[in-house]
Amino acid sequence: MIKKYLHIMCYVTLGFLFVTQTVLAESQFQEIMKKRGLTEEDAIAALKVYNPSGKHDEYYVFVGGGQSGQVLVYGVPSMRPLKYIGVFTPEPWQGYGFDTDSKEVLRQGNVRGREINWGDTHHPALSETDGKYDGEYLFINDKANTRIAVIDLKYFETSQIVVNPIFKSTHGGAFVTPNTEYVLDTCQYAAPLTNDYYPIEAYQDVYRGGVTFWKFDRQKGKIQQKESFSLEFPPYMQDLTDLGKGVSEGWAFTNSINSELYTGGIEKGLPPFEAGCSRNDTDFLHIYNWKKLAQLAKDDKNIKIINGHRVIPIDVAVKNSVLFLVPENKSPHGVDVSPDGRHIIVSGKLDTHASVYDFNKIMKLIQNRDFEGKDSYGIPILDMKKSLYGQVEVGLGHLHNTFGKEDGTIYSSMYVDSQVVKWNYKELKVIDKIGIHYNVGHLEAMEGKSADPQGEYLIAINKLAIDRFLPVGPLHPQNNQLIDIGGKKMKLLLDMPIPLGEPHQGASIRASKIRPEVRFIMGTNSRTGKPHVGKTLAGQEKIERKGNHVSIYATVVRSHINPERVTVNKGDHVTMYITNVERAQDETHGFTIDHYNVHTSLEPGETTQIDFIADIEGVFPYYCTEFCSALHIEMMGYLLVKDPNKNYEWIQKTKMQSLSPEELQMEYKKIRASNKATDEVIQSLFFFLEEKNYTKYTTVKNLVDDAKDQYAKIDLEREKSAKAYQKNDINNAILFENMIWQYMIKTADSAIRAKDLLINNIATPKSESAKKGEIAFREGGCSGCHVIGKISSGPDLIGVLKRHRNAEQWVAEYVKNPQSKFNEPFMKKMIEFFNLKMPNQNMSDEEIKNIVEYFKWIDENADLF
Ligand code: RUQ
Ligand code: CUA
Repeated sequence: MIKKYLHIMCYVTLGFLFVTQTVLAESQFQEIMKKRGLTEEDAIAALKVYNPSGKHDEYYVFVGGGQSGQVLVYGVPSMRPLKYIGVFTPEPWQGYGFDTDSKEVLRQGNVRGREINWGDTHHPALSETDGKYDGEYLFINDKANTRIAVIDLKYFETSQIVVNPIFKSTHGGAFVTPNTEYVLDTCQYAAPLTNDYYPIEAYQDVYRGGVTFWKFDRQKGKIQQKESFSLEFPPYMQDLTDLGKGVSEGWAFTNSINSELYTGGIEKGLPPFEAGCSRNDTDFLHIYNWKKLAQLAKDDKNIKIINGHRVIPIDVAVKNSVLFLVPENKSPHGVDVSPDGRHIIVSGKLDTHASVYDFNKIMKLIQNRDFEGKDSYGIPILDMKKSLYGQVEVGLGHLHNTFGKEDGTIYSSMYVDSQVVKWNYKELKVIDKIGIHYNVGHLEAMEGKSADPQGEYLIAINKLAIDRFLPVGPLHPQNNQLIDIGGKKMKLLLDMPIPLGEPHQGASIRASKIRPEVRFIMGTNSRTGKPHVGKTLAGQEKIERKGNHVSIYATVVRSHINPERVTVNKGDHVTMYITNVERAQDETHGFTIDHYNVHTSLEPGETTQIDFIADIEGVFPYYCTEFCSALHIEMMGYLLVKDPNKNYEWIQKTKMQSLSPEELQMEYKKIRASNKATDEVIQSLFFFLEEKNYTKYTTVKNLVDDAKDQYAKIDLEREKSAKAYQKNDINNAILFENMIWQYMIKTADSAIRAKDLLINNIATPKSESAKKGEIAFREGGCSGCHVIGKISSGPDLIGVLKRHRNAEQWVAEYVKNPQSKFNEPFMKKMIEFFNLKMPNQNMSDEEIKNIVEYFKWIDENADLF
């Protein structure tokens, strides 16, 4: 009976607790929503995008950095920025363009011998296998200077830039073939393919467009320029492109905007380009077979060489039946091939209709040689109606498309209507519309341009932000908006200001598909992936002079640069090779020399090179530019540049104070004792780690490896200390002992992190309540005096729940009101021993309850502390 009664009581209390908790949370929600002026819908949106500290996003998004010439990487759904990748523009943090190795990459982008230090990045493309994203490489184009760059996603670094040899403007790139055999880039503003001058009157005869097929060697991770080729197009001003996949694999589709062949002339009183280019009712979609073109390009008789580059002329392509045109509604923009490859969707900026072409119909027309006629360049034109699957009225200013997960779903951007429209290209009907802010350009549903779209989220990459953010002057940030497309109706979730340029297109990929490295193999030149000629290991540091060329082989490690003094003659060419000999994750060092415009980022294991002429005389500190340890500020040295023909004299005036031999001995003993004590702590850490088989946990093992790496450096310092001591050079003996202490601290730092991580791995999992209790313990002030597993300013709390009768209640009462227990005999002794009374931290009952749960967890895992 009593038992049953207790049972019921338990249910009642539990139920009560639960109810009070939800009520509490609810009222808190209400309060916050009221205070911040949020609606319920806002609160739901916030929950959908919020990542608590440490939680990772589900997708990576790479967007073009527009005029910044970079690529921006951020996470979805949180929209938190992760990295800028320097591509066509110097990027100081990564040392890109400020060290010799990265300059070599940046300078691959010189155009006709000219240094170009900016780019207009538009369309990133991820490498594909069978039309699906494989997470290995990213390609991005520069519209302004006709370049394509390769970014290695192991390192998120630009590894190559190629310059288009024949076009003077490109826009339709980067697009890859379904297995990344080629990266395509199409010409935009037509011009002579040679570098010669021709008057604008020669437009129809000499100016040309085209598409370049950059051959990509996946093994080498590089575009092979010699194996690349182009196909010549009429000067129709090609725009965007997409590649066939599935049934249409082998084919490619490119829009154009100037079937009128208009050449402008506003300054002569002629109508401007915008009027002349939109006169005809239709423009031309170019349809071509890249697989057959690649075969043709191998044979010299099919090509002409322009600027050293293989180009297939229009007539050769026509003769071989690999190039066709089909009319499309005027001023089209995006062209997108459906995931299965059967449908080709073309957007029309000036037409409210989206056109869906049917690949099967197109193929039938081509097979039957059923053409409507030929254009002035002899290219067969297919009949538009006979090629179309259908058209749908989607809205005004249709620019781009991306595909959803469900069969037939497509999302389109309406620039003029400021809407994203969801429709079905198979059933040819509109499903849903959502307003965005403002004037959307590209849009990207997750993996929405691959053969395997994931749905879930969509990014609207908007052209205007107007009033969305705090004003920062007339130049507004760009706005990327996150839209939830997981449900029936699209829902706007979040705005993200982009402060570096107009992004154009984004490419997204499931986070699990990207496998970045955390360190380089020791001595790697990250830009080539090969061992660096200047690779230097600890102990191999040296300064070499050959004539007036000084080479410095340096290492960096927490927290010193070796060497620390370099003296050169004014006018010397200085080459500095620097190796970061760290292995630890995220232990990057930066390096700069004041006044010399050099900077490099040294990630663990990396070697980089900087070069400069020491043409200014004087004293120039160099230092590490990443806050890498507590002694980061001390991580410095001096470059001294002297004129060999000058005499430098000064009068020694300062009388330095010095320590007496007794004082020196005392200091020496003190540091030795402290090193001994620290070493004992380290040994106990290592013992703990060994005993708990740390090698089973990779991340723990990495940390322990790093700790041992640091510890191993101590022997050499010990020797140096002993030698100095023997020579009675106590001063330096003390300094070497200090260095030992530094290495010990670094060892302990990693070893403690390893221990914490190991505990996390092997301890029993904490209950929700214990987790909250730990936070309350840390943030509520308890940890100021109590260290678990140790007596510090307050007693060790392991076993605290066994020390008192009715202990849980006792502890709760004590935390709530410490004063109430000060007179208990045991407490009197404690107060006397620690010479401290525990202050009242004003914890709530809820917090106290959680802390008790945390103590229980500690007791369960007592052997781990
Ligand atoms: S374009 S906003 Cu350069 Cu991709 Cu259409
Ligand atoms: Cu290395 Cu700061």
